[in-house]
Amino acid sequence: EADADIYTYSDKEVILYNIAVGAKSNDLKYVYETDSDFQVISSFGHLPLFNSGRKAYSFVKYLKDFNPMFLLHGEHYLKVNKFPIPLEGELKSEFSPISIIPKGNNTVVVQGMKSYDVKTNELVFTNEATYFIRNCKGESQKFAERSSFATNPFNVPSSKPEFVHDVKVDESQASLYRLTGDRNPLHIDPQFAKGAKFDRPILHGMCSLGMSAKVLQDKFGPFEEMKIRFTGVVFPGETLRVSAWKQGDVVIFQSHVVERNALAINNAAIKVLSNKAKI
Ligand code: HDC
Repeated sequence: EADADIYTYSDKEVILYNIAVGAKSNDLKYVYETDSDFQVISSFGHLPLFNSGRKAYSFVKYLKDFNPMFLLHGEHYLKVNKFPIPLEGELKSEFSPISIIPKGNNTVVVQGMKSYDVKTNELVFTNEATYFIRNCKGESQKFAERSSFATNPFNVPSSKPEFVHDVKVDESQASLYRLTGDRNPLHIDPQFAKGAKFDRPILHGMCSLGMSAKVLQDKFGPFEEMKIRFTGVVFPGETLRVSAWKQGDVVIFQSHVVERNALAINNAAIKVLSNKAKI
């Protein structure tokens, strides 16, 4: 059964999000609400997930031995159903499970969320979040079908990327990013991070993604669909290198940590907004 809860936001949440994923003071379209091109980075559309209270955790009832300390964000799919993305509003989100997939000692959970405009009942965002939960058991179950974009592996072509851009993750990036909604202690509390088997707090997956998304939106414009896999952790202070291959409306990309030459985001793509008139 679907659960529901409400996320209310205004230009303040929009600007905070844009800054938390790398917008600077001179990026007026991201930081100044009176700019004629004021907009939000499209990945904002996942935020109701972290601002809808306990209902976001409704998947836990399908699991045994669930410990939030061992949860990692594994993949994410987002579809923006309404353009332009409203820059203020009240969204009612409904959560429903998509699948439970045991993987040895771990379990992968895919959870769906649909967010509707409270005033008009229009569907605004569709999200499918995949969690990789270590040391946790769940019985294999499939509740719903998924779109081909959400499950496409989007392997990178063998050709050179047509676009490469580096972005520095600030040492304080996670402490800023958490104010957008995800207060998971994994990203700020050294003791909690140690318990989760990391040397120090790791960056929110959706922050690495948001920073990559900003780089892509700057280059290719707003996007209406996105699918990614988090293949490795990122630590605040590291540098992300975003590499992109455009194929029609779809931009396949990956992001890796320059200092450790390690992939952070792979099997990833955005679908750029094809009908620019919608902006
Ligand atoms: O890929 C490894 C990893 O470390 N990835 C990075 C994870 C990460 O950093 N995520 C972001 C930070 S965590 C976060 O942001 C949490 C957030 O605060 C809260 C989220 C939500 C809260 C609740 C709601 C509000 C790892 C560890 C994930 C997997 O590595 P391995 O164990 O080496 O896996 P591997 O042997 O390669 O594969 C085993 C099987 O698992 C599948 N798989 C691998 N990576 C996956 C994945 N499935 C989903 N997502 C991933 N990222 C593989 O396909 C394989 O399956 P099969 O055997 O069937 O082929």
